[in-house]
Order: sequence, then C-alpha cells, then structure tokens
Amino acid sequence: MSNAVHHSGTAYDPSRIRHPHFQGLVTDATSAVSRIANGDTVAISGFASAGTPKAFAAALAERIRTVRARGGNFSVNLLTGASVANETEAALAEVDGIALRMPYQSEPTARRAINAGRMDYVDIHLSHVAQQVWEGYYGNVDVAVVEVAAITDDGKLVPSMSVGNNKTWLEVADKVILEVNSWVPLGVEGMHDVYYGTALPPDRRPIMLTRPDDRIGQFHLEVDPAKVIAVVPTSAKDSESALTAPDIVSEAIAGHVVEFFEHEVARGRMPAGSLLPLQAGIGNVANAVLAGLAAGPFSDLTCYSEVIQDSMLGLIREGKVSHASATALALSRAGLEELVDNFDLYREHITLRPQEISNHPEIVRRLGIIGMNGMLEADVYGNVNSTHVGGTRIMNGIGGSGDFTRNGYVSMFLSPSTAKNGSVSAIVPMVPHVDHTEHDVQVIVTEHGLADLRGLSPRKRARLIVGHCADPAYRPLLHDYLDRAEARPDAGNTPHILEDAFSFHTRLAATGSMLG
Ligand code: 0RQ
Repeated sequence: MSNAVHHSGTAYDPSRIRHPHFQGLVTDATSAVSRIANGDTVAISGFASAGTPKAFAAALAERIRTVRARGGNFSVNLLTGASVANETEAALAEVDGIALRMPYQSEPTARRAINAGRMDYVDIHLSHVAQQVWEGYYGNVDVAVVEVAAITDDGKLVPSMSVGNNKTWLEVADKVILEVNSWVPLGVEGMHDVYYGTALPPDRRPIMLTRPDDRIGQFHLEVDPAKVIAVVPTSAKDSESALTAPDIVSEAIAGHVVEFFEHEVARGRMPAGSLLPLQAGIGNVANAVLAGLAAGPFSDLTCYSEVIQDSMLGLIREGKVSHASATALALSRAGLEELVDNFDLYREHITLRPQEISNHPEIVRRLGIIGMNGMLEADVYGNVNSTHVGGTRIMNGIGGSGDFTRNGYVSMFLSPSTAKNGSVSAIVPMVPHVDHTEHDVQVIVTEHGLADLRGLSPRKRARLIVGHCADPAYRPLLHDYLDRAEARPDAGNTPHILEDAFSFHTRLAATGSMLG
C-alpha cells in the first residue's frame, strides 16, 4: 500500500481517499481544528466506544490550552451520537472545553464537570437527537467532525464502526472535517444501512422496516464536497469497552431472564426458538444476559438494539443469532479482534444503521422488541431511576433506554439488588428521580428474582418487587414502609408516606448505609 504525501506534508493512503477533490484537502488535525472557533457547535461521530474521531479531541484540547495561555477563552458545544471514546470526552472536559454537552456521556471527568455546574448537559432520548437538531433547538451546527473508513472514487463515505447521527451531522453542519481511519478494515463496507427517507412532520412516511435484517437504505454516507474543509488521515484503534467476565450476580440475573422467556413461550406470547428481537443496554449485566442466552433453548434469535457487545458476536458465531441490527459496535479488545479477523462472517449477520432508525419508536413498537436495560434503582411501584445518583448527581444519561422501554413489547430492567458493597439498595420506597415511569416498566430482575408487573395494581406490584427483587437485608425495612403506608387512612391507590419516602437516601447520607 503506497502512502501518498500531500503538499502539507501529511501522508495518506490513496486506497482510503480515492477521490481527487478530497485528496487535495488532506491535512493534519492541528490545522483542521484551527478552523473551529470559540463558541462553535461541533457535532462529532461516535457512539459508545466506536467511531469517535481519533485525532480531533487532542488537537482541539491543545488549541484551547494555547488560547487560554494567551488570556483568551475557548469552548465549544459538543453534540455526539451517544457516549464517545473516553479519551475524547476526558481530553475536552479536562480543559473545561465543553460549554454544552448533548445527548449522552459516561465519562468521569465530564460527569464531574456536569455535576459541578461547569458543563451544561442536555440528556435526551437518542431517537430524538436528529429531529431536535433539525428543529434548531441547539442553534446552528458549525462544524461536523466525522470518522469514516474510506472516501470512494465517487466521493461517497464508507462509515466506520458506528453510524450514530453522522448522516444528520453531515447534512446540517456548515463545515465538515473528515477523519479517514485506515485502522478500520475495509471489510466494514457493506455492513451499514443508511436510510435517507426521514423527514419532519407533516412530511413523514412509514419506515418500511419490518424485520431486523431488512435493508431500507444505502451502504454509504453522502456529503456535499463544498462543505468539506479538511480531510485528516488517522490510523488508530477504536477504544475498547471494558467488560468483565459474568459473575455470580449477573449470571443469576441471566438465569431469571432465560426462565422468564421460557415462561413467555409456554404462554404463547413469544415464538419458541426465535423469541422476539432483543435489545440489550450496554454493560456487564446486559453482556452476561446475552451470554446466558447461548445456554438457553433458543435458536434463530434476532437483535434490534443500539450497540453490539462481545456476547452478540459469540451468539452469531454459534448460529444462535441470525441477525443483529444496531448503530454501533461496542467491543472489548478480544471482541474487536474477533470481529476484525472474521469480517466476512459478521458482515452477513450485522447491520449498522443511523440511531434515528435503530432507536425509532415506530420500529421498536412494530417489531415487538424485548427491551433489557440497566438501572440505578427502582421504587416499590416500578418507577425507575437510571440517571441521577441520590436524585441530583448525573451518572451517565437516559441514552436509548427510554426509546426501547416506552415502545417495547416487554420492557425489562436488570440490576444487582444492591450497590456499593450492599450499602445501597436498588429497591427503594420512592425514586428521587424518574426516568422510566411505572406505566412503562413491566419486569424488574435482580439476582434474587424477577417481578412481572404486568396486569398488577400498584399495591400488588409493590409486594412483588420487594419480595422477589430486593436484597433480603432490605426487605423488612421495605415491607415496614409499605405496611405503614397502606395503613394510613388516606393511603390511596399508590400508598406512600411522603415525609418518609426518601428516608433510605437520607439514612445513606447520614450514616453511609441505607441500613444504618
Ligand atoms: O459505580 O463502579 O463506581 O461502583 O453505578 O453500576 O451495577 O456496574 O451497572 O454498568 O449496568 O450501570 C444505570 C448506570 C447501570 C447504566 C446504569 C453505581 C455502581 C457503579 C454502575 P462504581 P453497575 P451498569 C443503552 C441503554 C442508562 C442508559 C441506558 C446506565 C455504577 O445502565 O447508564 O440504559 N443506564 N442506555 O456502584 C448509587 C445506586 C447505584 C449506584 C449502581 N442505586 N446508587 N450508585 N450504582 N446503582 C446504552 C446506550 O445508550 C449507549
């Protein structure tokens, strides 16, 4: 492979940048970010650990430092698909370079800046992002920075390991910087399905996707060449998702989920063997549940989710999953190696779509998705807090969990029954922040058991959640709360003692444990 050298001195691979116009725009990241101005709204590629621009953040952070050293100020508003690679988030958050962040983050430096009030954070459903940006709630998008695997000889873009909002960013931004990452195997071409048929009301039409393996779009992203101000060659791996092997807790949760699916099949609510398309959130519990399905009696499973984790590759390889649709690949080092070594296999069984489509309420409802997401805590009636520790401090964000929970066929929340070595109960009288209401949450699962809330009144739900899901150490406290709440003359349909409802949280703040 020859490395051509552009007049700027930057080497590039002509098999990656095949169009002469784009070859003429090759430069390095430092000069590319010099076109970004203080106060700009910058929309970048990236979803979970995949497809984040590799050179942009360090170069922009350096520019911010330089401007500040001269007494100036510099920050941008940063829009993404979801979380992006931790290095990117941290590099910009460390220099307080992000004034406003949307729609999701999961990185400690950014989290601290948000909770300290130094970074504005708008935490929205991932399916809403494109629409809200088109509607102008975030003002003008000045620059898009999008990683691609290659630029074709007719000027189309081969997406890299995630699609996210890239189609929208390329359409709405005034200026575009492309990072062409030669680490991404060219074998990725053909794995994407980029749908160009979305519109704003009243011009919307049905999205004709009726199975997870349907293709409704095209392989490539499009860009107006006149908007492209720089093409930056890179060659760097996606950052790796940190996954730990399933432990006794996540395996117990997976066991309850598999048993539940068998029960649903026996009741005729789901097809035997294939079930219904699965959505699994990100993280160790979701990964363990998918791994647990490998041992279950299911075959010909499908997945319609937003991220694909390692366990999904295993299910595809074993022939248990026939097709997985998502917007990003969020893999560990071993998962990345497995994918890259076997692209021909996985390209047949994986489709990556824009997140407008992977998380689309219309499609989630039509396909009858089984939604499985994580939570910080649930209350005894089934309201779920996924985002705010103690009701005030952001953890990550709602991400896609609401898209799937509100519209899914069965909406499940999976979590260990306690956090912080048992000092925090994941089942509490009243959640101090609500992301998913009791009307949307249908099944709660912890290592101790599963509560199927469908068809039950609030009082019945409460006893089931406490009896099946709460850690046994917390059950007496929770039952006592319910006994007292139900005994009140004004107990009502959803009994609470409002002055006591947050006693778990205040006890935690006072003594360091919800028990003490
Ligand atoms: O913190 O590691 O510092 O101890 O929260 O908890 O148990 O490892 O679980 O990784 O699945 O995360 C809700 C955060 C769960 C996640 C949440 C602490 C706990 C630990 C993580 P430490 P676990 P998970 C698709 C769907 C919203 C977005 C979503 C999430 C840390 O699932 O962000 O679903 N969901 N997206 O100790 C205080 C509690 C706690 C608690 C857990 N009650 N109080 N701390 N923790 N419960 C993905 C995308 O959209 C890309």
